[in-house]
Amino acid sequence: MRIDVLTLFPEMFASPLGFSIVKRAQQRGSVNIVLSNIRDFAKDSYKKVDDKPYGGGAGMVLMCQPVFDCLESVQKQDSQPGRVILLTPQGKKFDQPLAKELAAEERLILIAGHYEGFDERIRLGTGALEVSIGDYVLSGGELPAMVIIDAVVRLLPDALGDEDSAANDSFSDGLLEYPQYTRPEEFKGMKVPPVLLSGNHKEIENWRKQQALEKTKKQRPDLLK
Ligand code: 6GU
Repeated sequence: MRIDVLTLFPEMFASPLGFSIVKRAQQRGSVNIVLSNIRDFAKDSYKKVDDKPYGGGAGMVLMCQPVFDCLESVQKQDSQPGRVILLTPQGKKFDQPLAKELAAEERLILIAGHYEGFDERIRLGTGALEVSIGDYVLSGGELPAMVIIDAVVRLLPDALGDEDSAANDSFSDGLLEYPQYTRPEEFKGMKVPPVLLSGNHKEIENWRKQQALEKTKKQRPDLLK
């Protein structure tokens, strides 16, 4: 898979992309992540990419021209046009089913804005899917882009060491994940549930299912509806 990110702050991505699963997936060639700086496509000598909103109001708005030129430039770099995604708090809420849908694409192009927002014609003219990561406002689309990259890349074949570990994740079956324990058997008086030490795989599976259900009922009853 190829993931392009169009951003004004490519440097922000170095750390989240440089560790753990996402780093390994890039090293293995499961994903090629390409960062492009929208500001490189500014036309004037001040490298201006934003301007005051028509109609007045606070803040600055990301201009059409640098974004469209940047998008056109990255689209030319590959035969796949790619699924274009615009990160905005007004978008469709990102969740595990959407992560799975995006993980099946050959190419994603994520556009991260900053400032008060995008010129509306960026959405209209690119046909992008608007995506939000939750009901709160962040100062830009960079962190949401990193969240989406992480959630998608760990679903790619070969990204996780253990084939099963994504299948057991929270939300993958609509429930939260069951509790996990590792050594020692007792810590500060807290014991590992005996069923997990029993070696009875059927009983362990039943216990986990029941725990996942109870946890979901308590923490996220909305998921059971
Ligand atoms: Cl995608 N962008 C911004 N700026 N804030 C957000 C968001 C995106 N998702 C949740 N909050």
